[in-house]
Amino acid sequence: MTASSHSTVRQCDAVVVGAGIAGLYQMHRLRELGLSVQGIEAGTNVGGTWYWNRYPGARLDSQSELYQYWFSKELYESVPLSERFLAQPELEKWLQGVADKLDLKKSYQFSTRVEAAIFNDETGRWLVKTDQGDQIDCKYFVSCAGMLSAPMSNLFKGQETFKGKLFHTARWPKEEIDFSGKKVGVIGIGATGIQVIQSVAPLAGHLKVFVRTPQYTIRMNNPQYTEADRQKFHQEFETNKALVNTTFSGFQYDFENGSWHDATPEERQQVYEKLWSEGTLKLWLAAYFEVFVEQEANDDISEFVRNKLRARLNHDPELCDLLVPKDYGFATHRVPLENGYLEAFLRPNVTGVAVKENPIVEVVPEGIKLQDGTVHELDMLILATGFDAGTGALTRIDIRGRGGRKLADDWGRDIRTTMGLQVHGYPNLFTVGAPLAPSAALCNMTTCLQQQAGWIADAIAHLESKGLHTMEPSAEKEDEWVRHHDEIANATLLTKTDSWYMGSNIPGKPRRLLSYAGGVNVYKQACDEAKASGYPGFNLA
Ligand code: NA7
Repeated sequence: MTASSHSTVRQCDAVVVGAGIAGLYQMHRLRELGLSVQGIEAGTNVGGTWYWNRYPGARLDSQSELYQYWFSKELYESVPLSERFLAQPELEKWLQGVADKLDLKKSYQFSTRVEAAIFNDETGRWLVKTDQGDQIDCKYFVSCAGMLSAPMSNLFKGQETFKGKLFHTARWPKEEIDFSGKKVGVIGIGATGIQVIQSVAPLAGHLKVFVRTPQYTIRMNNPQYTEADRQKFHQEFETNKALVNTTFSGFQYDFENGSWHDATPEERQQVYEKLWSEGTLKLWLAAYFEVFVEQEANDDISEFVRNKLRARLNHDPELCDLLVPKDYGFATHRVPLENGYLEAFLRPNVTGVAVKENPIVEVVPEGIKLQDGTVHELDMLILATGFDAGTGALTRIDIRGRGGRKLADDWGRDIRTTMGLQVHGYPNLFTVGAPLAPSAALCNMTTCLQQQAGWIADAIAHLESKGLHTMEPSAEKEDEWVRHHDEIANATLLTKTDSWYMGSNIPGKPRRLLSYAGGVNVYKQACDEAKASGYPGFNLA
């Protein structure tokens, strides 16, 4: 794309935003339909999450052999499955390889951000505008911009005054950072902060971790895979491809220990111990279903995990007080895997600073200032402070639907979608990784993203084959899905805990469980049924 072409309006069938896992697959599927598709990506290259999140220790919590594309066995077999939980550099390389094999990069314009997308009521088409001055007129506007891609990077007063280096984990520089001898601060102990802390602790002169809400974690077991393991995964390709769509969490396993109530206390402990020792997300996503919905079952497993955490902290009372959760239950928000996160706090060069009662008030040139006036001096500050999840990627774009309605205003009042795939009032806007579909929270992301991008490709194929122009869920259809979503969400304990799952990390964000909690399998059935019965409740025109 050259600057001279910017003043004119280009035409294409579809604009796909994002070149991550979802965007690449969406691009592939839409191109297969013979459509002209323009991809727009803010990064300089493909990779999405695995392009942006290149902080030290960035790694999967999903098993590598299941965090995959399933549309090509050949592609699957070309992935170097070197260990159970692949790290960011390999994942970025993998997506580069996928894009090269499918020749997808030529369809993308990189280093470009979509700033606005405006629906024209008369033509029934979208005008997409970018920060590079592009104007693209298209029939379908498809967002694969990511569920966790809008970073909370400008959180603290005075950040710009900091004399040292300041990074948000999701905007990590490509060059190597030297931590040796440095006083490093980390804010945030979510899945991201935990990976940073365990990786930077051995490298930094001194590491200060500012802890607000302690985390339940599971110790990761990350064996190197052998050639025999890879052969086995290749043989299991068809089985796993089918299985991941039939389970609650999009992995190949499901709740397989019967009812929590039918088990004796000893049997439950055996189940927890067995799953704990596996060192995967199974303890969270496949122990007992009751853990998600019944306080008694949740209390039981929570105490099991707390005991594991206390033992790892050598029962040090101060560290246990700082790092072992007390006032919310295990499994009610994202449970990260880790490998040495807790042990990092036993090192002489690591200090945990409690900031719940004595919060951070601002960043000052020397470091971080707390409410009581204490200043913690730092050379580097790492913000592992998370994202405006689900909605942020879309509300940061000026999206205008029918009659000029603005998505940021609509979602500022109430976060609603139809199956996470479309929004009433925004014809031909299709979304992957948007609120009210299963997503990062409770799902193996590749499973969910492929389901959603696949459904969108099928819906667009349907419109094209019937010579139709627009598709939009009716208000009633959307009400029905939101009601169904809320009914399930409110029956779980997830809605009782504050975290990005509920949008509560963003002041003023309407409270709703962002991820669909009815199960990946149930969601898939609903999507399949909608397609098989000709999209009832969607207005096709
Ligand atoms: P998360 O899970 O949202 O974690 C953000 C962390 O930042 C969390 O520990 C927050 O504490 C902390 N935070 C945010 N603001 C502050 C202030 N003002 N003071 C102290 N601490 C603060 O983000 P992640 O990037 O770790 O993970 C997001 C998802 O990305 C993850 O679940 C994966 O699926 C990938 P809080 O808990 O709010 O007290």
